[in-house]
Amino acid sequence: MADGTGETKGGEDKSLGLKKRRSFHIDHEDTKENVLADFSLSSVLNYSVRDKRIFIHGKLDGQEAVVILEKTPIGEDILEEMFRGSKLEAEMSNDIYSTYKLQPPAHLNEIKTTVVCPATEKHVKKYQRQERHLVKETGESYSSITLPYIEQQSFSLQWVYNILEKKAEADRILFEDLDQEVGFVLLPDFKWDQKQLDDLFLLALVRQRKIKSLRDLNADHLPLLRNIYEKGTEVIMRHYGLPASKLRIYFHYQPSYYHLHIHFNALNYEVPGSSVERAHLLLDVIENLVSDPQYYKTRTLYFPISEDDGLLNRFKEARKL
Ligand code: M7G
Repeated sequence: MADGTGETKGGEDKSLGLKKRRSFHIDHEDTKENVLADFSLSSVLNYSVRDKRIFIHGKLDGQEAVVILEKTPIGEDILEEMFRGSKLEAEMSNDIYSTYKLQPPAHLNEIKTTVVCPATEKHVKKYQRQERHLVKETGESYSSITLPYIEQQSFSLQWVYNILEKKAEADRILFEDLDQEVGFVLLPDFKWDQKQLDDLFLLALVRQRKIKSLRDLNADHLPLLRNIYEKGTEVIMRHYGLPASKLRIYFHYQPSYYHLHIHFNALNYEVPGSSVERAHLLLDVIENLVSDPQYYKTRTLYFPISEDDGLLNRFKEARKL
């Protein structure tokens, strides 16, 4: 489907042309308003020279806030304009080598900005650089330690319900399958600016609301998981021309948000959270449930956890660490 607006079997397909540049959605009438003008900085939570990203804690309108600033990749499509339209200041020259400061036009020099406001203490901890530990969680310690903890302490899922109910990000939905059992919504993760495929990052949110994570999955969920794999990969192929063989499709365990969701990344993109201690490939999960319907109920799972995460203390108190 060239324009991607037609129906696919069992679901509605909504195109988001990759070339269409979209600004970060905010609920303000004037999207040009600088909501960060009065941001007051409390501390830098994390900082990466390699990723050109900084995580900041501060106050916005008297409320706790986390702001993430990130320099975005330079896409091939802007090179011509960048070379023609920039100011160039020479820094040094030596033999065949020279360096410059290039000042591109403002619209080619955007910084991806994510704002969480009001941010909870848990958000601040999530983005703070911390030592981590690997936790060993048996099926039994999931029921006695992890489950009671996540039932009390999890992040709100309001943003997920807003997407499922089309109260937010409706215009960003790429595909949806409305079936209550096997249905899901596929849309860009808010980490992806959609300007280039190299860092493609989509998110599939299941329609069912009672599946918290991988741990809740059993063989009854196989039709749901297969549906997400089949339709998700088909839609990505159609929209972006990326075959399933170029995708990393996986769950996080533990996730940050306890509503079942699946990450779709470009395989070449080495994204934080895709390493062996946290990522579980969707295809492996399907295979595991085929060989043992109760695999994720009984199996010991390992996951990384930050030093001051309350869940780590629960494992320590139970002498499981
Ligand atoms: P996770 O595995 O629960 O946690 O994934 P992580 O953030 O530790 O990876 C949740 C995913 O949802 C992450 O990739 C987030 O970037 C993404 N995400 C979180 N929020 C609050 C939003 C949102 O409001 N919109 C969209 N589109 N993605 C979000």
